[in-house]
Amino acid sequence: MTLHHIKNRTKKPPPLRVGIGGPVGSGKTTLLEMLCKAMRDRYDLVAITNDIYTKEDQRLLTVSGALPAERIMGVETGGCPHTAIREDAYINLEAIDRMLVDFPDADIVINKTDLAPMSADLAVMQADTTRMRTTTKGLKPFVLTNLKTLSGLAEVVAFIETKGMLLPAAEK
Ligand SMILES: Nc1nc2c(ncn2[C@@H]2O[C@H](COP(=O)(O)OP(=O)(O)OP(=O)(O)O)[C@@H](O)[C@H]2O)c(=O)[nH]1
Ligand SMILES: [Mg+2]
Repeated sequence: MTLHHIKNRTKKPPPLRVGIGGPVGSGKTTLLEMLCKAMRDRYDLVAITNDIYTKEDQRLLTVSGALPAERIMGVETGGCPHTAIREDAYINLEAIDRMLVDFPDADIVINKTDLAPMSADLAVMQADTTRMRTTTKGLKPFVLTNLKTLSGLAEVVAFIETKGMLLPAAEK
């Protein structure tokens, strides 16, 4: 991440970078939607979604009302999404950077992609929806969620808040 946006930031540590990764149909988009809905009132959230050819997630998340359209950026990764989130993450780092120009006080940047794990540059903690495994710095708790009933979601939110050392806006 480059640093030009930091000058606009007010008395805050850099935003927490959370990743969501997992195979096709494993519930990534739904988890992103539910996390946004559960956390958006307390945190300044922005999301970057990686899609191979389209900006479908950006459309879905806007329609479901997860976040305002301007807080979601769809990155079209072309034929090689692996590269975009691992060895050569610049396309995503640039997207984060552009988002932070518009939202300099963002608390959390959520990056969503079809593959897990992603580069540590993009996410310091990552949820692998294959088995709802949330990892951070070697810690690998498994959380079973059902996003239809929202069971388990509060645990994931609590994990992000605790391990990510976040404090709700009201407590700052
Ligand atoms: N019952 C149940 N259905 C779920 C859950 N999470 C996701 N789904 C459903 O499973 C389907 C796939 O979920 P998505 O969130 O679209 O999965 P995805 O990983 O984003 O899929 P792709 O973007 O196609 O790779 C959708 O119909 C969801 O409504 C869950 O916890 N319980
Ligand atoms: Mg999806």
